[in-house]
Amino acid sequence: MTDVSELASRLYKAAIQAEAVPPLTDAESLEIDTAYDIQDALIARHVADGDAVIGAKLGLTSRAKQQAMGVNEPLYAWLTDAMYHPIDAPLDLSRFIHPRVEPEIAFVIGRRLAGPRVTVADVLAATDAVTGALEIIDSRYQDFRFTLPDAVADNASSAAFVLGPSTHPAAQDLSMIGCALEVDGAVVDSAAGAALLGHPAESVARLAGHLARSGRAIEPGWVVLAGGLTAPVPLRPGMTVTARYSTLGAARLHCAATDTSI
Ligand code: OOG
Ligand code: MG
Repeated sequence: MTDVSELASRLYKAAIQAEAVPPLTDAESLEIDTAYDIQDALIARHVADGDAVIGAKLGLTSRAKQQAMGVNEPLYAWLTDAMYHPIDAPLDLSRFIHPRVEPEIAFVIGRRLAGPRVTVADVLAATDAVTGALEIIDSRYQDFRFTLPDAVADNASSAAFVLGPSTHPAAQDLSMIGCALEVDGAVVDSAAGAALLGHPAESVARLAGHLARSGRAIEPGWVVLAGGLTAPVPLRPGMTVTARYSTLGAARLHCAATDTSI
């Protein structure tokens, strides 16, 4: 029998101590449903520490991300208030293991989205605003190596996220939004909204379907990150990363100059 709480503890400690552990599936097989139980137990540990769940995210919704990670199915995970990083504050990388950043589209949800048959139109109608975002992922597994159940158990590598400074109406063609990813002023990658399952709101619709399986729903006020648009970029001290969007403004992340972990 898989010891859900022991495996959740292992991943909790890896995150708190910023020390990578081997993928769980190196030692045992893991069903996807059990992996989601571990994810819930892991988040319960953080909530017991005082963190609050403020939304959810999808991962591996673009081909670029699936190819980068060698896993070809989307997954779902939780966002907490402790992960929110204000756009103007330098990010101290010493609290992470091997952080990477990826451009995302964030939905701010206005109305509850429940049930197994939520559509793109339902998502757009229930969305208060959308904005450009950057997500910092930091797999708790050595070498960022994992299978789908490993990544699910590890809350999909979630570590931090930055939201762009402006909000924008969801009533626009989100599939045609352009995104240019810049590192220290040079464009390193680009993508369109359609990279996310054909339409970013399709990601959110799938999240509603996933939550419905356990009697849960997307709640008003939640932030939902629809998934990385491009392959992730490793973060280094002093780096500035900007995701510029055609109609969603720009999200920016500046990493503190010295990595105090070295
Ligand atoms: C898993 C998390 C995926 C995304 O946007 O694809 C994710 C990982 O790549 O480590 O956040
Ligand atoms: Mg992501």
